[in-house]
Amino acid sequence: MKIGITCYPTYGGSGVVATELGLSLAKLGHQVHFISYAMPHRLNRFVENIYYHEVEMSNYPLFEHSLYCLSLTSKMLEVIEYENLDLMHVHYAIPHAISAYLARQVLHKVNKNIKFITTLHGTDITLVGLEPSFMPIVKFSIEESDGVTAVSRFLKEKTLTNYNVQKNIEVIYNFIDLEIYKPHSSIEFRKHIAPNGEKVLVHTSNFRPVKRVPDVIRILEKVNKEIPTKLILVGDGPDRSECERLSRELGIHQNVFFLGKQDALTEILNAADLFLLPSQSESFGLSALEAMACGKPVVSSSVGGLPELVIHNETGFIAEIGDIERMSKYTIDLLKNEKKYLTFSKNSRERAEKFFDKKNIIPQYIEYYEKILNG
Ligand code: GMT
Repeated sequence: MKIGITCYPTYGGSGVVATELGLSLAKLGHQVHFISYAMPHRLNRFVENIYYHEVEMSNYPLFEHSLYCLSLTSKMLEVIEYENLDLMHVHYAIPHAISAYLARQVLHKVNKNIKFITTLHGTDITLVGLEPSFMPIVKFSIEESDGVTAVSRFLKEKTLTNYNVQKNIEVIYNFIDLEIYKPHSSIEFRKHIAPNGEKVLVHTSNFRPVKRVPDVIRILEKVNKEIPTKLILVGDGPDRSECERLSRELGIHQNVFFLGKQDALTEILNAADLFLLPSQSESFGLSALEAMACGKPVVSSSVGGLPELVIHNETGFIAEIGDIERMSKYTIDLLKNEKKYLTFSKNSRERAEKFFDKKNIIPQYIEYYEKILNG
C-alpha cells in the first residue's frame, strides 16, 4: 500500500505512535509518506520506503494567524496525486481530519477518490475538541472520516458520548517495541543519580498542566520522608519552571533531576524503580507502557484509559486524581516490599508483551486499512 500519514512531529504522544507505525509499515514493504510541518522526531535517519513532505506555510502579511489547515490540505492533495496514495491516515483529529476531509472533497470534484482514517489520541477528544470553537468541526470530521480508530476503549466511549456520534470506532491500542524497551542494566546512570543506593522514581511527559507534574514532586517529598529517594524528570513544557520552583520551595531540589528532552529513554527508565503518572486526563498513557515494558511498575491516577493499561495491585497501583497521599503510600509500599516489587515488575513486562506488542498491533492497523479500502 501507499499510505500518507499526517501527525504532529512531536517528541511524545501521537507523534511517536504515528512515526513508529509508519516505520513499521515501511519495514513491511509499504510506502509511507509523512506530511507535517516539521520532520517527525523519530524520523531522524534514512529509512527505505519512508518519504517526508513538509507543509509550506504562507507568511503573507494579511494573515495574522497561520493557515496551517489549508496549507496542509494543499500538501495532502499534491502528495496524493503525485505519489498515487491509496489512503491517508491522520493522527490527532484537530485539524488533520478536517484537512483530509477537504482534500477528499477537492478530489471528488475531479472524480478522484481518496479514503482517510482518523486516529483519535486523547486531548483532541477530551480537552481541545470540547472547546465550543472546535466541537462542531471535530464531530463533523469524525462523522466524515472513512474510518476512525481510538487508542483505548475509554477514548472510544468518550467520543461516542461527548460528540453524540453514531460511528463505528475501532479500538487499536498503542504499542511498544519490546526489543528496544526491555529490562536491562543501567548501573552507571543509576550510580550517578543515586550514588548512595537511594530508590529512584521517574516521570516523563510534556509538562502540560494535564500531566499534573507538581503532584510528582509532592509524591517524592512524602516518599523521601520514609525512604531516601531520587526523582528523574524527563521532558519539557509549560509546567517545568513551576516544578523547579516547587522542588526548591519544598527543599528537595537536590533529589530531583530535570533532564529535559532525552532520547535515551530505555537507559533512563532502566535506572529507575518505579514510574509515576498522576495525570488529570490520559486516554492511554504511552509513557507508562514504555516503563512497563522495561519492567517498571506504575503508580498512576485512575483516569481515562489508564486502568486499561495499569492493573491495580498487579502491575502497579491507581488512585483518584490528586490523591497524592495514596499515591505516595502505594509507592512506599512497593519500594519497601522487595518480593511484591519483583512480582509487579514481572507482571508489568508480561502485560506489555501480552497486550501491547508492536508485532501484534501493527497487523491490526493493516487489517483495518484493508477493511476501509475494500468497504
Ligand atoms: O496531550 C498529550 O499528552 C499529547 C497527546 C498527543 O496526542 O500527542 O497524547 C495523547 O496521545 C498519546 C498517544 O496515543 C496517549 O498515550 C496519551 O495518553 C494522550 N494524552 C492524553 O490523553 C492527555
